[in-house]
Amino acid sequence: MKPKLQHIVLSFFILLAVLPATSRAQAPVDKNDEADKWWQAWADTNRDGSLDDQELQAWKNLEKERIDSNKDGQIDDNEKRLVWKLLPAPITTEQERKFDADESGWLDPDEARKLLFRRVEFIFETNGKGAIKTGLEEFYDSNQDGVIDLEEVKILREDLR
Ligand SMILES: [Ca+2]
Ligand SMILES: [Ca+2]
Ligand SMILES: [Ca+2]
Repeated sequence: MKPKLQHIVLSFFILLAVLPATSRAQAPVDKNDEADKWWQAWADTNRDGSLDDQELQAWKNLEKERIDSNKDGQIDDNEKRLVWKLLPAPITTEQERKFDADESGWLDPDEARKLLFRRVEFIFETNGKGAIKTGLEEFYDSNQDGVIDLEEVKILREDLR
C-alpha cells in the first residue's frame, strides 16, 4: 500500500471510530428528549428550578417504590400518565391554578381529579376538538396534536374511575 492511500484508509477508520461518539455527544434536544424530562417539574419539590441531590434521590425512590407499578425498572407511558394519582402535580397553566383549592401551588390528587373531570366535560362539550389547557392532559394526548379527541378521552375517563 502506498503511504498516501494508507493515510486515507487510516483516516477513514479513525473517522468511523470517532463518528458515533461525536453524534452521541451532540445529540440534539429532540421531542423525545423533552418528553423524557416530564418528571423534572414533579421532582423539583422546593421549586427553585433545579434538582438537588436530595430531590433527585427522593424522586428515584418514588419511581422505584410507587410510580414503577409493574416493577420493571422503567417508567412507561401508562405509569407516567397515572402519576397525578400518586403525587402532587406541578401547576403549569392558569387553568390548573383555578383548581388549587388549598393554594399549595400543587394539585393534590383530589384537586387533579376535579380538574380532569372538568376537562372531560369540556372535551365532550367541544366534541373532542378543544385545545389542551393543562399539563396533566398532555399525558393523554397520545398523538400529540394538542387536542384530546373522543378516542383519547376514553383512557382519561378510565383513569378517573
Ligand atoms: Ca429544587
Ligand atoms: Ca414500569
Ligand atoms: Ca390528541
